[in-house]
Amino acid sequence: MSFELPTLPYAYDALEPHIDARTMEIHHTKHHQAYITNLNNAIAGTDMEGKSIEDILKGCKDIPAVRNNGGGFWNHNLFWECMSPNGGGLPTGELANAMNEAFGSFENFQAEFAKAATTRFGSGWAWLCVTNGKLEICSTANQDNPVMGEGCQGTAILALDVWEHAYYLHYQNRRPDYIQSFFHVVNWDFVARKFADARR
Ligand code: MN3
Repeated sequence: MSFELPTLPYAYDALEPHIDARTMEIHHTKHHQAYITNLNNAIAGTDMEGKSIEDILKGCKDIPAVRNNGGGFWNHNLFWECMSPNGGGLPTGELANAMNEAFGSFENFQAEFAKAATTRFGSGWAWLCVTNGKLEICSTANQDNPVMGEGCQGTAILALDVWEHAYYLHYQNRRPDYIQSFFHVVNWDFVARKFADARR
């Protein structure tokens, strides 16, 4: 059974005006699909075939084709779920409490997360993770992720793609504007469920 492109939980234009439809369609059907096709090719006929993507990612550091394309597959799966046309606003409940504990306030969280995303040189990702029950922000290069042990040792619950392909059509070089727009579409209900799961 090879890996397949997941269906987006919303339409390509659903995140407008924050993330434009053309970017979403190309990002999903071309970029995400390419990682999946290349991952399936890279693991075909090896002992990785049939394993879960998480198990594959834990042992792929020295296999660039699997590290890059397996990371690309896993990272985008989480990224799409982290956004919603009904997103934005503020987290509530336990997640909000944990954010206040870790960062002092939601505004401080936003500033620290935006800084991690802005200062990631070149292509990569910003993450909000749960490590030993506590929230932590980190970033990774390329398609690396915390499942591989990159960035931090925690469980990622929020992902932001800062590759230029994620924003260049609409925002060109203005990565900070794209990052601020992302906060308008974050699906905090989803992140809160991931947070609860990670602390179980
Ligand atoms: Mn991408």
